[in-house]
Amino acid sequence: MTKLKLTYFDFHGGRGETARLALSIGGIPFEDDRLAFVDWPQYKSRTPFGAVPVLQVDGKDLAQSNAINRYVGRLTDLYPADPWQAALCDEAMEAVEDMDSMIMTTLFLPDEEKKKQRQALAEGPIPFYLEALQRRLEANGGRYFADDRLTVADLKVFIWVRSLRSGKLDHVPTDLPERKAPKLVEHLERVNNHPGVKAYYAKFGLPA
Ligand SMILES: N[C@@H](CCC(=O)N[C@@H](CS)C(=O)NCC(=O)O)C(=O)O
Repeated sequence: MTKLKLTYFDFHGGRGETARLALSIGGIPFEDDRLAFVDWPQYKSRTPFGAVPVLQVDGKDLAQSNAINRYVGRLTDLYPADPWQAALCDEAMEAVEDMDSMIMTTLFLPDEEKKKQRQALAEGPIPFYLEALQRRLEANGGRYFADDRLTVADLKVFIWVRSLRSGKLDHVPTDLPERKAPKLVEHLERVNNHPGVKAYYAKFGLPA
């Protein structure tokens, strides 16, 4: 049996969470290696691109979150077999990746500069991507981003929209998704109510 070890920071979100969720939903055993932030400097140089997530597959490293998501999606049947549906799944995941990259650049800024840049994101790119993703969801049937069923794209969008609403992103109003993309909030609830998603968070004592 293939041995899987997924290394990512120890919180319920970010670029590693899609693969954790997918493996759990698919019932595929993996080592959930959660890095403490203090251990990151020593670990960084051991990763292929100086970043996490990293998935070790029988001791071999795979980096880049969406490559990991596609691989894990294929293992768990959460990635479409049809090439067009697979491309739609990729499209949504790459859109979230655009946003993740923009938000990440503000993470370690001094307070005033962070506030300025986060407010600019909250007035421009974040609503733009929320509205665009909502349109893509509607264009693909309104329930899921691809294949008319849950895929890794839905998990990745769900995790991003949940983080926007969480209040953990300083200077980003938590009601942006409701105001700009209510269909994405309905989508979030749909994903949140998936039995596999509920079971995953129940393991951590978190509400679904
Ligand atoms: N394109 C990469 C970006 C990875 C990335 O920037 N990961 C962040 C965490 S979400 C990281 O490792 N940050 C620490 C650092 O860059 O030192 C991916 O999609 O995996």
